[in-house]
Amino acid sequence: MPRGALIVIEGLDRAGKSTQCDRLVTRLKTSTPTLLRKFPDRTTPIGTMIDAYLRSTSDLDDHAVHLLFSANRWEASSAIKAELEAGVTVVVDRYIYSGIAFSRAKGLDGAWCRAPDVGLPRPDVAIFLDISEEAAAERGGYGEERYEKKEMQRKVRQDFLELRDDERDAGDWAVVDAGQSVEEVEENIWKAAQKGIERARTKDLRTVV
Ligand code: ADP
Ligand code: 2DT
Ligand code: MG
Repeated sequence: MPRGALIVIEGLDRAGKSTQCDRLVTRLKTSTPTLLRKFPDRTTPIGTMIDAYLRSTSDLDDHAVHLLFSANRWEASSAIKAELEAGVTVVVDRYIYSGIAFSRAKGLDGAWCRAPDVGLPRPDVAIFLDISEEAAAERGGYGEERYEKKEMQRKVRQDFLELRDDERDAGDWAVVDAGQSVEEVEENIWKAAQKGIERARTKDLRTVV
């Protein structure tokens, strides 16, 4: 039995990640067992701390919350590995790239930000839904959460685009123009996802380096 593929969807707020994760999962499910996961997973004790921080009902040092976001991935990592080994394809709404991009945008060092994620399951493909802050803003007002501000989103987008060129992740990224219609974006994500599915069919799962 082939292992499942680890497919990561990344992008700015309102890029269409949740919309497209649902569509991708529905489509994949017609031919292969598929699960959706989302980070941060706010349902765990660590996730509860992250949720309070994002809603500004608690305050945390930038480094401390960065480590919580990473720990929130580590606490799911054994389950993700087991799912992949059991032949289940796992679609993930935000992963290590959000972790690095958001903390770097706050001024933390890039190498320091990546270190705690080293060793996690590495995506077979990371699909970045690219949209300008302006186009994202047209999709509705900003919410109340900590990072939902235009200047922060602008910096995060820049950081995402720099991360795409990191040679440690060479070959992992696919960039999709998220400014198109929902159907067009879905089609382009589907094509990008095939790359990850093919990789999972023929190659072992790797870890983040
Ligand atoms: P994210 O999870 O990245 O924050 P969502 O999927 O929640 O984004 O989408 C944010 C908003 O934009 C929602 O109101 C959604 O209906 C809308 N939306 C999603 N994709 C598109 C698209 N391609 N074109 C226009 N509006 C979109
Ligand atoms: P949602 O709105 O998608 O729930 O994201 N974030 C996310 C980080 O700062 N570090 C991380 O490792 C992850 C996964 C992005 C909540 C916010 O949390 C940010 C937006
Ligand atoms: Mg979402």
